[in-house]
Amino acid sequence: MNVLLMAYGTPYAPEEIEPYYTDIRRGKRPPEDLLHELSERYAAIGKSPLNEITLAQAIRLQALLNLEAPPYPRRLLGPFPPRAPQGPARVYVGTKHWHPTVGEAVAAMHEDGVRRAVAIVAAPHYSLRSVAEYREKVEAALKALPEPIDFAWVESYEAHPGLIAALARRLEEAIWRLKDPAKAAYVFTAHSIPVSAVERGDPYPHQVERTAELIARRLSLPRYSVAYQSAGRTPEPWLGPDINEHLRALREGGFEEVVVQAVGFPADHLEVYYDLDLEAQATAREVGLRLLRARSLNADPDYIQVLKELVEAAWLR
Ligand code: FEC
Repeated sequence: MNVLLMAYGTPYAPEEIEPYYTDIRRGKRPPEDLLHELSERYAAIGKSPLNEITLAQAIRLQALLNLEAPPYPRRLLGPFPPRAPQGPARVYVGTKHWHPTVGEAVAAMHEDGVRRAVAIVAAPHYSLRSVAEYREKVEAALKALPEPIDFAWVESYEAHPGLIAALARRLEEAIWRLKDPAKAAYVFTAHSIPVSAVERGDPYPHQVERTAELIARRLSLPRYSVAYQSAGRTPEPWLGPDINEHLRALREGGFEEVVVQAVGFPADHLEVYYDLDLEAQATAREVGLRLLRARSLNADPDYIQVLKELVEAAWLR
C-alpha cells in the first residue's frame, strides 16, 4: 500500500519565512509589514514543530500499516515483538507550502514505481480552501508525469468514531483541571476560511460543527460552541466568530473558565502555539477568564490508528 500524507508545512529556518509566505500568497511576495508580523509570530513561539510532527505521523503510520497482529495463540507463544511485517507499505509526506512539497512527493512516488496510492490530508475537515487546494497540487504534479498515479482520496473524516474518541479523551484531560466543569464554557475551534468559500457551498463549517457536536455528546457537555481562529491577513470577510471576540463574549456572559480545543488541526504548530497559547490566552487573561487548552493529537497512537483505518478503507475501495 502507498500513502501520500499531506499537511500544511512550515519554514525550517527564519530565512525561509519569506519564500514560504510567498507560496501561501500564490507567488505574490508579502508586503514588508505582513512579513515582519509573521516573522515576529514565529520568533514568539521559538519554532513551529509542524514538519517534525508530520514526519512522525508518517513514520508511525507506515510502521502501523506494516505490522500484522498474528492470531491470539501465536501472539502468546511467538517471538517478541509479537508481530510480523506484512508490508511493504510506504508513506510519503508532501506539504502544501514548503518542502517536501506535494509535487516533490508525487514525483518521488512515481520514481519509486508507485502507480496506485491513497491521498490523505492531516486535517479532518474538507474545505475548498484546504483539501481542494491539496488536490489541485496533486493533480498539477500528475500532469508532469509520463504515467498516472491512481489516487484514492480520503476527503474528510470529521465524524470518524476513533477521531471523536481521541479528541474527547484530550478534552476530558482538560476538564479534570477545571474548578467547576458544570459552569465552564467549552469551545471548539478550527482555522477560519474566507466567507466567499462558504457562499460557494463549502461544507467546512458543517463538518466542524459535526465534530464539535459528536465530542460534546460523547462527554455530555453541559454546553459548547464553535469559534474560528487564525483568519488570514486579507481584507475580505472571514468566517467567525473569531476566538478572541468569542472569549470576550463568554466573559460578558458570566463564564469564569473555558476549555478550548482546536479540532481542525491534529498537530501543534504556529496557529496553536501563537494564536491560542499566546494570543487567545492573553485575551482570556485580559478579561479575567481562565483558559485551558486541550492538548493536540500530534503523532499519538490513537490518531495514527484513525489514519490507518481511513487509508486501509480507501485502499480497498
Ligand atoms: O506552523 C506553521 O508554520 C503553519 C501553521 C498553519 C496551518 C494552517 C492551516 C490551515 N490554513 C487554512 C487556510 C488558510 C487560508 C489562508 C491561510 C494563510 C496562512 C498564513 C499562515 C498560515 N496560514 Fe493557514 N495555516 C497555517 C499558517 N491559511 C502563516 C499566512 C499568513 C496569515 O494570513 O496568517 C489565506 C491564504 C491566502 O492568502 O490565499 C485560506 C486552513 C487550514 C487547516 C487545514 C490544513 O492544515 O491544511 C483551512 C497548520
